[in-house]
Amino acid sequence: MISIQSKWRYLFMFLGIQLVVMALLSREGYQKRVSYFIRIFRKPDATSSSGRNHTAAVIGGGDVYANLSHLSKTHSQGDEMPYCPKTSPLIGGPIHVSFPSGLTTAQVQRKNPLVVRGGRYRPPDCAARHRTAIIIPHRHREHHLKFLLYYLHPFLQRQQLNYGIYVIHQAGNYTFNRAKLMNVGFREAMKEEDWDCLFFHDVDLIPEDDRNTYVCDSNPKHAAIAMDKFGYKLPYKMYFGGVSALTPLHYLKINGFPNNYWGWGGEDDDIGVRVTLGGMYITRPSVKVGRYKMIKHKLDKGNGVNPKRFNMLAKTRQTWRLDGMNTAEYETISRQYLPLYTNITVNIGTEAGLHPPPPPPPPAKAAVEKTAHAPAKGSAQPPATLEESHAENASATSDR
Ligand code: BGN
Repeated sequence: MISIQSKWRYLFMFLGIQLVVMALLSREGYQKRVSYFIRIFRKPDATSSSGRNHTAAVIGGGDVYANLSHLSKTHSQGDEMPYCPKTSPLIGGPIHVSFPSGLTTAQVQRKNPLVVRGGRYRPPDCAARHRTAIIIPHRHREHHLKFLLYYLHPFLQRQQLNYGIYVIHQAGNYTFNRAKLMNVGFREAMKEEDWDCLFFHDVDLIPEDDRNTYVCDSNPKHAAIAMDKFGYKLPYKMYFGGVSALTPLHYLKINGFPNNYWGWGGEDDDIGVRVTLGGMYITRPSVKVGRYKMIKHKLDKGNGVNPKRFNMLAKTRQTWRLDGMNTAEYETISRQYLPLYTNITVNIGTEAGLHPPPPPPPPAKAAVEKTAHAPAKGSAQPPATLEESHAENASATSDR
């Protein structure tokens, strides 16, 4: 039997524990402290399943929607709004990234009630210190876009940014041109707002740590330093692909991006060279923080490997002032302010200009038969077709 004395001892112990817990809970920022202590006993990359409530998600780490549910829809008014803190208290570190098959755009919308028309957001409770536009070149990747939006919106909200997401959609079926679409994105985004930083973002790369802040540095920043497909390491020192961030001034200093890289490869290296030619250098977040998961996919139709890239890259020093933002020609076909992003569809033409002459009609049947069996050696052949370049680079995987 338990004696009266030990009963009192248990009662005091119980009250003492309650007091400590209450002291912790009653103070501002208690969740951070509680999660800090709990994380000491957990593996650093422990993940949580999505859909947990606020506290549980912070404790588990990794749910990109944690920390956001308490933000209210009503914006504080006018002058009273204080600046957001220099480091957002909503940042939680590593994010668990997975790609659930049933995700719908409507669900992404519901998860982001504070995002307004055109994919714009500003923190409801403080004045953002940074205005960041995200530029995403796009074609035939709706599925990837949905996942990117699912992760990117809360990621940026946790960083307390004033942000907007622009998807630049290449019209037609001609070979994809990532860098030219970026030039379009830059011009179109800057028409709308005085953004102080532009993030040029591949549609299939999901950031895995929200300490990788989407804010510009004093020099052009390469954010995607550690991608899963490269074993979370930089593939080579001058790599500038995936996700990069430039201020409008950086962008103009390098005359924007090249317009004439059609197909996969080399344009990101060209941009890297431009950074040096513009008298700047590349900055990067740490390998621990600049982590990205790539959504796996096959080489795109319409984005075959560009066989001219080696020659073009060798000439960047001569071409960068003549080809770039100052020569980017395109036609805007439509501009839609969708709930999660601004969708800008553009005609960027082909190597032959914005309105290339239609291809000549197919040769008569007899002529086809003659040449199909015995192609004349040295005769003028059309440039390598998409299919040929696909075959040539069958083992390559695309990262955009
Ligand atoms: C490089 C590509 C980049 C690509 C990375 C990573 C070229 C130019 C030839 C020198 N560069 O080899 O465009 O982002 O691989 O996949 O192909």
